[in-house]
Amino acid sequence: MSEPAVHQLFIAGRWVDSVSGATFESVNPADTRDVVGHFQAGTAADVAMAVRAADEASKGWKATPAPKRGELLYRFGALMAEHKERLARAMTREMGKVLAEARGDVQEGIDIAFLMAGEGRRLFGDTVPSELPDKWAMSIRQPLGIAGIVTPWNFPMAIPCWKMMPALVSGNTVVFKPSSDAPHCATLLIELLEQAGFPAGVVNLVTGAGGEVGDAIVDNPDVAVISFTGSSATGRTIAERAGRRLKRLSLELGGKNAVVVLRDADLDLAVDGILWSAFGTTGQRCTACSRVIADKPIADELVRRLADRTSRLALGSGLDESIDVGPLVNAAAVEKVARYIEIGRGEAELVCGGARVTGGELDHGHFFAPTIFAGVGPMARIAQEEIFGPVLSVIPADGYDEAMAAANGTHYGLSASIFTRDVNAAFRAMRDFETGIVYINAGTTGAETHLPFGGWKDTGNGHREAGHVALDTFTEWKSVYVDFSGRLQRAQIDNQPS
Ligand code: UN1
Repeated sequence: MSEPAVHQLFIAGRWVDSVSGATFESVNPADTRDVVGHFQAGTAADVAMAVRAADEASKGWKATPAPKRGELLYRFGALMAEHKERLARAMTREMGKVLAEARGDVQEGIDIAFLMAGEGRRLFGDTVPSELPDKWAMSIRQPLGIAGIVTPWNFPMAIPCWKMMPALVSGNTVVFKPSSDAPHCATLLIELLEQAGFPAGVVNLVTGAGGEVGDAIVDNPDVAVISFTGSSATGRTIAERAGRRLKRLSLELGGKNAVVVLRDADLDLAVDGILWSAFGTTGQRCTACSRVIADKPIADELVRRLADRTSRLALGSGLDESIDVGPLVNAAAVEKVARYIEIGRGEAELVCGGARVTGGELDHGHFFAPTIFAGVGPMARIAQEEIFGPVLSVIPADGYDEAMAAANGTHYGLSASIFTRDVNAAFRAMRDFETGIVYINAGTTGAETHLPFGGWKDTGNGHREAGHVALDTFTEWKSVYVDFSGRLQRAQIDNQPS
């Protein structure tokens, strides 16, 4: 095997070493003997240089007509499409999700690139009548300046694209810090952005630790907006730091997403939807289903069918197309899941899974058996806390009202779904779920890039990614009044009876 490459930071259009002179490794979670590459351990000084580069590029980028900016996004999306298979394989190798899902992750990046490329010719504001004669009123969007983009490893291409594409098309420059569990994916994206022809300094990459690089980005007074996806704990810390500076901040945090299965549901369909959203990406999606609220008359049968199908899922390296479930991302994730299994054993009935899986090639990876607990109380810790692994809690409930109360009885509010054939129950659920995303007769994952993505309650701070509303994070509104009457006209006064 050839020596793994040493990758660099990307600052002001050049690939450079960190001033730290230190690097860290990224390894394949399915086989930790396989080192993906060495990456720069960036520092606050590197961030300062990246911010300076982004600042210097800002004037020219803002002045570039938005449709021209959009053309570069389009070129980037086309390059991603051309390199889709290579990107997907690199992703599976670095963070473990199975190839079919890695291809989906790349595709989600392509989709948002094309969607936002089109925004270059829209970036709509309002043009509305003025309350006064011979006066024009309109609103326009303008870029904030420099966007700090801090992203997780679980969607290592889609999420950076969700953030960078709207930031860039609306005229911001970017300083990007990816998760230290997926720096190679980030590097590959930056190489394609460079190839697409973004001017030097418009996009800058600084790899390294969250406590060093992430904090330096959040604290830098010249970074106008932070977009972060990750844990609620880190989100709170960032919110405090950003709040002190009154900095714009978009947070996309945890979830404890529920699937409600009513007694009239198509159970086969429900089982398909639950398995896909609970154990896809090894349960490591913010949108993953971690709770099933089962209507009592069908609860036992549902658990039986789920357990049967779950125990037949194939575990292994996601590069093997016959595999259903890949590894967890790292050793800390395995420990966390194992801790929750212990907690769950004291709270509910373990139906299947519940342990690390080893033996043969699996000895070298972070494999954990897809796990189901039944008879879980809605307030049990495994039903309340985000585990971020392949652990599903089945909570029995009696009828719609009890099921909906259980579904909403959490601090999180990202995604929810209901399986039912009753159209009235479906419409009630669309109204009643306290989540940013709702599915009817489908699992809790699979959001599309042209609709808003984000959650209620502790899942975020009210912002949304994706869709045209993503532009709200990265732009300031400016309301413009043009008076062509040639005289002083006083709003709220001259048009009222005296
Ligand atoms: C995430 O887990 O942070 O809806 C993103 C989905 C994907 C995106 C998930 N399209 O599951």
